Amino acid sequence: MSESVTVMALPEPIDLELDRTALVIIDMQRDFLLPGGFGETLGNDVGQLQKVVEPLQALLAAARSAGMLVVHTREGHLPDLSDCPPAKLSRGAPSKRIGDLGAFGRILIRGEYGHDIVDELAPLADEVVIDKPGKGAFYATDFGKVLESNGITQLLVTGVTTEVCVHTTTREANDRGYECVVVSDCVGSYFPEFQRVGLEMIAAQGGIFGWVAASADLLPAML
Ligand code: C5J
Repeated sequence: MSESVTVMALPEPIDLELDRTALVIIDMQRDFLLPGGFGETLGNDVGQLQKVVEPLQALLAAARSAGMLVVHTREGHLPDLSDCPPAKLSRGAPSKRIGDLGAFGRILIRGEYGHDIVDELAPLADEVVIDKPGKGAFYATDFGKVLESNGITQLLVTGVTTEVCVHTTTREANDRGYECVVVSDCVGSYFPEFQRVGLEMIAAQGGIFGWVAASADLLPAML
């Protein structure tokens, strides 16, 4: 077993083994974050998500320096939408739907400009990018295999949105036995109330499906 570092977290400090810990960056895509994109057409304030970029850039730089496994995910679909269930396609009443032409190409379609990750957090050539059709990173992807083949047992979970894809992925990972630390200032929601309650839900009841830590408490441990 490698040396572990203790990090302040809720509901209690956690010992992390950095060489068995992956930084997971969920769906930091232009379609969700940029003004004029899909997120905004749903009536959301994208500024709430943009707050995450700067602290996440610092955490990503630290993870890269520490030689940690970095995994980026992107939510999206094949151009023919064959992997998008009708129930997802027709949900709600946005002015644009998945697959429609939006400001940044076809919305949430793989290969389109808007589907890709924002420039500030662009994956390096050797980093893993998981394309997922669902909210959780395990569903219909190789994410589990990637973690297993790299000997990963702990996850730093970051990205957007806190109560949707971050929660779903964290719950899926927790059920599979991973210890998940959700990084409070590196996850974002369009809704401040969901952000607050979403973080509280993770650490409640003795850490019902994870831990919550601030990047300021993680960064010194990653040096
Ligand atoms: C949503 C996500 N909110 N990445 N996607 O539809 O959380």
